[in-house]
Amino acid sequence: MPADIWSLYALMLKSRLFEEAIAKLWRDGLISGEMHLGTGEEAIIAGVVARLREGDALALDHRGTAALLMRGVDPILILRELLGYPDGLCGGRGGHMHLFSPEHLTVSSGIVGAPGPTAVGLALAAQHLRPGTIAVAFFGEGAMNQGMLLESLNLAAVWNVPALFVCKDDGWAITTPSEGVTGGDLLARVRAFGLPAADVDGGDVFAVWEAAGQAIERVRFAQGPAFLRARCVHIEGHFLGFQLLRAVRNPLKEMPSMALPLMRSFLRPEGAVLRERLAGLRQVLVVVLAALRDPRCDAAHDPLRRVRQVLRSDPARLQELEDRIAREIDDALALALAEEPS
Ligand SMILES: Cc1ncc(C[n+]2csc(CCOP(=O)(O)OP(=O)(O)O)c2C)c(N)n1
Repeated sequence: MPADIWSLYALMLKSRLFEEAIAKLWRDGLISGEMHLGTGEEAIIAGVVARLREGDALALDHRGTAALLMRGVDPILILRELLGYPDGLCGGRGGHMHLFSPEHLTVSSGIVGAPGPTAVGLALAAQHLRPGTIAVAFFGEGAMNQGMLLESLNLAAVWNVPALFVCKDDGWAITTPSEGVTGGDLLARVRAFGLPAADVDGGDVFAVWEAAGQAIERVRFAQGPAFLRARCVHIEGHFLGFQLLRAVRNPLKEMPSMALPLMRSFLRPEGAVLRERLAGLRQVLVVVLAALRDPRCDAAHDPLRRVRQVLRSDPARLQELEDRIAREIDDALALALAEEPS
């Protein structure tokens, strides 16, 4: 079966516009707390979710909104949950990191690594209660250093449960480059547990769709686990408001408020000697210059842009699709905001 690029793009675009709406609510102060979005990983989620069937289960991480939406959870319920309303998906108590939809067999957790054991539990249930169905775990490469995730890879292999582990590798765990805290090669690590493991370009939805198809075929029909590592770039950084990205994208607006306190402390009469101050300033400049070259600031890494380039061959259809999805999200947002909770 060839990939249906229009439906894959529709899934990705819906998720992107939905998360942009969430970002606006967050910036307007209507959603409290940190906000981790999945912008930049849509190709991974869409490529895998498009391969799922009814009865398959999902265990998600702190960036779970896109997968919930693509799996068919009502956007209004998600929005009202994030707004903290009692009629939200989880009574307004879960927030964006702890979402649960029993009808969609989909659950998320902000505990890094938790999708591993959750997916093994869901896959064990699938093996016993719903033969032919599978469970998928989505998590970052930072989670690959969590004990519970390694234990779940082991159990999945020992029990031979139908679980697909999908590692969305953006190379960062908050502000820690993952290569500096990760021993050896991740795929070799997974293979040592006895799981087949493959690498895929997570910015290329067709490649993910292809790789996910092969992995899921094995998981579903051989009823055994598999692992996929998909590299991606999180366009918003770790969470919304990531300072360096803000500064690089909008230097005239952001730099003064960031640079003034720094300059003020640099010019204070008391404190460190000039040589140490200059060394500190140099370090800051190195970080800012590195941010200018950061792939998160380079639109070429946007997975939506890559599919759109292909779909431009039919501009009328593309426009119609984009208008329709934009309307869908606008309507969902208006409805979610229409009624204050009682
Ligand atoms: C057990 C646990 N430790 C630490 C944290 C704090 N924390 C939240 S997200 C995150 C980084 C996770 O990195 P990764 O798994 O690569 O996912 P990414 O955020 O890059 O998508 C950390 C350390 C947490 N939520 N749970």
